[in-house]
Amino acid sequence: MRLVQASFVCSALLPEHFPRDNRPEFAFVGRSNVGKSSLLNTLLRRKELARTSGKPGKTQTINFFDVNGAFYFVDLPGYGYARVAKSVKKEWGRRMTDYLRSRDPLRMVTLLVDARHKPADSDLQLLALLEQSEKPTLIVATKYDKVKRSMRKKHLDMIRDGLGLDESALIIPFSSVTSEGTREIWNVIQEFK
Ligand SMILES: Nc1nc2c(ncn2[C@@H]2O[C@H](COP(=O)(O)OP(=O)(O)OP(=O)(O)O)[C@@H](O)[C@H]2O)c(=O)[nH]1
Ligand SMILES: [Mg+2]
Repeated sequence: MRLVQASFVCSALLPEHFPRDNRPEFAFVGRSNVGKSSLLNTLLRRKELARTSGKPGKTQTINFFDVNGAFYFVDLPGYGYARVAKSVKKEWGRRMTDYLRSRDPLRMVTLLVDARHKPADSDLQLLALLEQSEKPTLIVATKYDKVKRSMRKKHLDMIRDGLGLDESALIIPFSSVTSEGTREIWNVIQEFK
């Protein structure tokens, strides 16, 4: 795909504040700090279009980014260990779940897991929710630059097993530092546009 332009559109938690033009949406989900906003920036070749931080809990609302006037990228708050109050986490969790379950224009969800670690229970819960709602899901193993070359296959197997996926399931290794995996992710997005 030739990327022409990308821009921030709006930030919301309530469905009544989401875009209304019914363009396809592609959402990025995963634990806090896994690298969702960074991945979105890498795909769009824009440095800090989506704000990132070393501190978990940076993205606090559902953020919509226009891509080529054709569809939206949707950056969601992370789950897991964000450094925010329990009540806030609960609220994000509820809004995110509602969005993933019932948002009509949502075409595909990219679930990010950290290539270094075994998936967490929260990742499994999210994957179950996506399966239940029959949303096409792409798994991305991110921060791949942090995994030693000799350990890479082992880590991808660990993620596959941890998520309960079979041999044939697609897991795309990705790094926002080296940009590897970018083309592969775009190819999948293209299929669902
Ligand atoms: N080495 C490396 N660091 C990364 C990569 N992706 C993200 N990071 C770093 O991880 C931290 C978190 O990145 P974010 O993109 O803000 O993560 P997020 O998932 O959006 O986090 P929340 O909004 O808090 O849920 C930042 O310090 C990034 O620079 C990657 O592929 N490799
Ligand atoms: Mg973020």
